[in-house]
Amino acid sequence: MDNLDQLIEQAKTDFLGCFKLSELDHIKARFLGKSGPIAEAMKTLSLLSAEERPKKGAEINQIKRQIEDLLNIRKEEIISAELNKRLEEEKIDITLPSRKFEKGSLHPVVNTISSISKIFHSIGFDVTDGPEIEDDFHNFTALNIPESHPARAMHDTFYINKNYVLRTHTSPVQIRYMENNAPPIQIISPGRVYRVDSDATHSPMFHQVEGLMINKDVNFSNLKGIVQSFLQKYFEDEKLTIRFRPSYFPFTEPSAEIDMSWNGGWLEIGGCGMVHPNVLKHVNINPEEFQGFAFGLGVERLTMLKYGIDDLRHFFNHDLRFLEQF
Ligand code: 2NM
Repeated sequence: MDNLDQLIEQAKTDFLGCFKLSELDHIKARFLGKSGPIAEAMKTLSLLSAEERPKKGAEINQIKRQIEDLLNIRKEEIISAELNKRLEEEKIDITLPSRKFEKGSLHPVVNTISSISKIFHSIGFDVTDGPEIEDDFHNFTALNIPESHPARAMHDTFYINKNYVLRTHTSPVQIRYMENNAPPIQIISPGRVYRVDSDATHSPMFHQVEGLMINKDVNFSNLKGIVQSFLQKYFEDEKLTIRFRPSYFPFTEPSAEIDMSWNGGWLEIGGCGMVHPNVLKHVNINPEEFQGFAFGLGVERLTMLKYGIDDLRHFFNHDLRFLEQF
């Protein structure tokens, strides 16, 4: 019995010296396992007399339970010590400053398109868009561009296949709009356009905004007034004037280049004209009843002039030092 009392002391010491659950299992086996001292003591019961046996058996069981209790207490202590250690190690200080991150911003071309749209919206124009892959009819035929026109050549237009192209202007958006809406029509269509052209002043993808107004009695002076007042608002310059120079487009007649006053001189900023009767016929609008004007402006050009950007290629280099300025 003395031996068994010592056993409890020994178990206490061993348990307290253990700091890992996995080790605790080994120590447990040493005391309570099949060939441990408790099991051995149980085996000796059969040598005792019938009177002594129950008493001795009860004692052994009591000691066994005490060891089990000690074991369970230690187990809880180790579990909670391990948890505290983990909590301490994985603690996050949420008051620390965060890592620096880059903030995105809108591309200057996107900003220009939205300010153009705002101005035209304020004078009664809707903003429309359409597909960037166009069929031959909407990109060329409906716009009165003949089979033989140079714009149709492979070296000017990106062909998807025989019948589909990357649109070379946003006019097809307006063709589609006229197909689906009766006059009066007042729309602008900003968006990407594509041409086989790439150097310091030309990008194979650039942005245009085209305007269209169709009604009874629409004339050339309406066109001039609308374009001039748009440019005055866009450049925030009430004294800005424009002039028209005779020109040629297949889809307008008469046609003109648009120049605007700039630093004491004139600067070409776009093209325009009265929509050709053939174009109106293609979209089932009676040219005897309705007339319209149309114009086209380059978005990158408008952006460069407004912000003093000297090279078109800045727009497409994705250099954050440039883009962050807008
Ligand atoms: C320009 C110049 C002149 C134009 C024509 C049309 C349409 F679809 F109504 F016929 N939209 N835009 C046009 C006319 C575009 O860009 C330099």
